[in-house]
Amino acid sequence: MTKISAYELVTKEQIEFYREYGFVQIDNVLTSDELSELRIYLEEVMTQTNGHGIHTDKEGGSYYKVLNQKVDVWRDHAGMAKYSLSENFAQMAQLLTGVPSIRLYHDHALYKMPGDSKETPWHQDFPFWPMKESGALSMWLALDDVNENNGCMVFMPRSHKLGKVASIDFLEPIDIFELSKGTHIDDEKPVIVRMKAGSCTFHDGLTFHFAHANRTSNPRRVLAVIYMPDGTKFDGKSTHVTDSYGLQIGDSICGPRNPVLAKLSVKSVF
Ligand SMILES: O=C(O)CCC(=O)C(=O)O
Repeated sequence: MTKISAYELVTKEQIEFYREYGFVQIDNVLTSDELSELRIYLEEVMTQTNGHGIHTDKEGGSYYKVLNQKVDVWRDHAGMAKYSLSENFAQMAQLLTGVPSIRLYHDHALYKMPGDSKETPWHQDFPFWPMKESGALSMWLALDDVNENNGCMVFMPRSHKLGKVASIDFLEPIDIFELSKGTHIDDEKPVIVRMKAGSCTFHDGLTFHFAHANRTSNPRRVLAVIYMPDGTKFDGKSTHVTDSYGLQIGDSICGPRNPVLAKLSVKSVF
């Protein structure tokens, strides 16, 4: 399979879909060779015990049952950096959002483990991020075929239009739909996104989403990369990325861990 550029992967319809519904599916963003390579790199970085990456919880822990998560894998593995810092992927984020320039916020490996697996509760990402303005988004790149049996994503269309609703604790979640009752969300239906390995979704940081528990006997492997518009301002929240910079509220989040990965080009103006 030959590599396809962001301009060929993302259609005008997908851009319109993303902006209207707050998420979009983009198929076959990896070639089969890239998929095989990335699976090896991801496994290597997940089993590495020293380095900068932050393993959120250990086996047996309550969070681990929701997600076996390692944050900042690009910092520990040049092979992971090849994908997490990919201009092509960032270009897709730039096309979808339409902003002139896109920076990395951070990446994370997201395994949903077999066994005593829990669903990822309905939530928005934006409340976890130290950003004053919305606009940041995640690419969720599946390294396995995903469906309801192993933890595919489910999105609530147009929920990004509600703005910031709540920060949901994954271990003691409250019902985000209780909080959004009486809004246009009452008329929307969740969309289950089943995908083949090597395909991805992008979702806005404000979009409500959920993932099923993994009822199979294999891990569900995902690389997620969070992008933010260049110029996104710091809101003062303490996070592993911003704590390393000594940022003041209102400063642009643009330290050495947040490089510009893609910029507007003539080709990206539809
Ligand atoms: O992979 C999952 O189960 C959930 C991922 C998620 O919530 C996200 O990438 O924002």
